[in-house]
Amino acid sequence: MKVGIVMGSASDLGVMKGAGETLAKFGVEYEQKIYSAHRTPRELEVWVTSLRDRGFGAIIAAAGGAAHLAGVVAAFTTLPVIGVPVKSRSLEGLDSLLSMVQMPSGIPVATVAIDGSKNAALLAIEMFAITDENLKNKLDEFRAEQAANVLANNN
Ligand code: RP5
Repeated sequence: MKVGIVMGSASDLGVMKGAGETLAKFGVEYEQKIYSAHRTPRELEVWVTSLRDRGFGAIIAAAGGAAHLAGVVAAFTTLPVIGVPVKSRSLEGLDSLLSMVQMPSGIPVATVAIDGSKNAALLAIEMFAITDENLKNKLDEFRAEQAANVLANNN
C-alpha cells in the first residue's frame, strides 16, 4: 500500500521532508501533492477521492494557520488521515494544532505534534505493518536502533 502526502503550500515542503524520507527509508511508496483546502478545493477533492482505488492506505495532510486541510481531506475519504500541524508565523503552530486535533465527532484526524512529519510517516507505516510482516520487522529494527543510540550515551 502507498501513502498520500498533501500539504497546503510549497512553504510546507521543508517541514514535510521528514515524512517522505522516513517512508523511503522503510521502502513505502508515496505520492506527494500541494493542494490547499481553500485555494484549490476542487483539485484536492479529485485527488483525495482517487486514492483508495489506486492502492493507497493512508493520507498525511499538513497545513499551517487555520489548518482545515486535514479535516477536509478526511471528509472526502474513509482512508485514515494523519494530520501534521505546521508551525505558523503568528501563533507558532498552536492554531494549526488545535484546528487539526479538535475535529468534531464522526470525522477523525490522527494528529501528530507540530512539525511532526516523521512521526506521521511512522504512524502510517505502523498501520501498514498490522498486515505486513516485512514492515513489522523493519519497525522492530528501527526501535532497537533507537534504543541502542540512547544507551550508547552511557558507555
Ligand atoms: C497554509 O497556510 C499552508 O499549509 C501554510 O502552512 C500556511 C502559509 O501558506 P503560504 O502563505 O506560505 O502559502 O495554507
